[in-house]
Amino acid sequence: INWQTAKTYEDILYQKTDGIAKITINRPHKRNAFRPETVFELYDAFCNAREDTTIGVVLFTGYGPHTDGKYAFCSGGDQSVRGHAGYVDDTGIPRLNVLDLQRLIRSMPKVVIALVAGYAIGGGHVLHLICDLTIAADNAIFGQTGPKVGSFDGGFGASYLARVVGQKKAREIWFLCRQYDAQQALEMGLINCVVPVEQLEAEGIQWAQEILEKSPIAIRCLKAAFNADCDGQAGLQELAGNATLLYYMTEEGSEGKQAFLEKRPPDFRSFPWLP
Ligand code: 2NE
Repeated sequence: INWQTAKTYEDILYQKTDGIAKITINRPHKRNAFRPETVFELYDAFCNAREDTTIGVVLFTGYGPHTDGKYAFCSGGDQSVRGHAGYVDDTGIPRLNVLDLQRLIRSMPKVVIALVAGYAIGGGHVLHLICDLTIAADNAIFGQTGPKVGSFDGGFGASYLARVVGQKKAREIWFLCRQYDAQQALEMGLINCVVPVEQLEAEGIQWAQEILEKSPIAIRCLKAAFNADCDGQAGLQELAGNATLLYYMTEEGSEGKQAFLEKRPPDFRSFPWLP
């Protein structure tokens, strides 16, 4: 596949090809743990993919293998820069800016597919969870570590996990902090499929290409609908935003705007009150 670099960053790689963006966390020496700068860069790249009308699918992955031969999707927050109130960058300000990234991935009207090879652990596990789909390599390992390392994600990391794998399994995952292999993750519905590690990207591209053959508006409305079921008023806002988008695209919606601009009363009489 002919990946083109879309923008150069320090902690991530950002590439595009026909209809597909690929965002790769590039800190393999830390098992792709994120620091605040990593998250700012990821946020910037995901925003770019959201704004690019040629992009329908984002593949989200971690660089690997590292020089020791091990793979990681992401091992969560970089504990070496964790300060007294969050993860700290050069400004000295403590942050948990990964929560902004979670909301962006969840709400952007494009399909985000996590490609997980090796560890998806801690906040890195929540990042794959938040993606629309997860394709795992046969060497993938999943788990939360929060209660072991003095942290937890009680947002999507708990509530959405419980929606995905059920309350009992979600509590087990968080309370025991065990690691689960790809087959176990598949059996609990945490991921979509498992492939040999050398086929991971090709499988992701195949899924992306199948999605890209579909109707963009149907896909975006479905994503918003799945989110609306769990996300309260924020979910309704997303779903309703699509209704407004579609209404703007009708003659009826356009008549209201035209009438205002032409300083005349709107005439909606030709539009039916459908049953
Ligand atoms: C991921 C895991 C299980 C891998 O184990 P292994 O044995 O394959 O590798 P190793 O030797 O532990 O790690 C390799 C290098 O990466 C660093 C390590 O310190 C080590 O560095 P060196 O000793 O070679 O210099 N590294 C790995 N993960 C790191 C991390 N998260 N931060 C900083 N350095 C890291 C094993 O490495 C592991 O258990 N990692 C920690 C996982 C973890 O607890 N993550 C944080 C969870 S909390 C969180 O992410 C979070 C949240 O709970 C709520 C909101 C936001 C974030």
